[in-house]
Amino acid sequence: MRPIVVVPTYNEVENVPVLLARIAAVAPDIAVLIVDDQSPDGTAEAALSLAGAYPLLQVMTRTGPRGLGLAYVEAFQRVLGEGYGPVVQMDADLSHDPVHLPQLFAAARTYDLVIGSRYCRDGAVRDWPVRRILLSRLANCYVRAVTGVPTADATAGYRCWSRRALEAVDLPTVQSKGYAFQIEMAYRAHRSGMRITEAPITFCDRTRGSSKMSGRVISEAILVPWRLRLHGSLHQHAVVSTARPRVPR
Ligand SMILES: Nc1nc2c(ncn2[C@@H]2O[C@H](COP(=O)(O)OP(=O)(O)OP(=O)(O)O)[C@@H](O)[C@H]2O)c(=O)[nH]1
Ligand SMILES: [Mg+2]
Repeated sequence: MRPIVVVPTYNEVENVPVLLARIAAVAPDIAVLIVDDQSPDGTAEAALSLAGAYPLLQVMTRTGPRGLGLAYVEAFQRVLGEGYGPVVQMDADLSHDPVHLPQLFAAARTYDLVIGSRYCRDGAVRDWPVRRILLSRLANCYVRAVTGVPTADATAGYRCWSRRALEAVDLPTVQSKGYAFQIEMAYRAHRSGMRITEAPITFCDRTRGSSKMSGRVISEAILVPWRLRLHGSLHQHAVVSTARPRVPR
């Protein structure tokens, strides 16, 4: 077992030092990979300057188009290649409390994917306005209805993946570039028969920095469940039919 925590960042210079200190307080022996998309505020440089204090810290600076999904796909491929696993994904904005890490890693001994869930029994959301909670709840109902993924919190960004599950989802073919990445990954894990569970977390609203949610990111998240429903099954069909080549008559 070589556990690692992967954290995508874009303009999180105020949050990264706090997050690293909180992770180290809970899990001092766990590696951390910061995946930054050339944040103009110098997040990557700030993280690199802390490498002396955290010997297990790695910082990866991406080039090319930016996006949460793009960053995760590249980072997950890298950590798989380096032999890490299980792999936790979490936001840098302190919405995901590292205090839950031990429980996520513990559940990952039995399950292929553990979702740090706001909406399962004992899960909670702190400091969000009612409007935001309703929107998030509605989004989850929508995703469940359209895709059939049976989890209460399929849009959650705090998760623990086994190597087996990250290998099963076929990372190079993941298409979602932004926030919809969470939905597509949950769908792929579910469709490939991975054992999925939800572990309760308390989600806190960000207090520093700003959200990267944009109109484009939201419209992708609205369309992706339909793409998965329609094209997801076509893809599976294509895989089945190419697996059995026709015998020429
Ligand atoms: N590498 C990378 N990280 C990103 C990108 N967009 C967002 N992130 C990071 O992904 C995490 C989640 O982004 P947020 O903006 O907090 O999105 P959110 O949590 O869905 O929205 P809020 O509730 O408004 O905070 C944070 O750690 C961001 O810094 C991106 O394009 N590239
Ligand atoms: Mg956030």
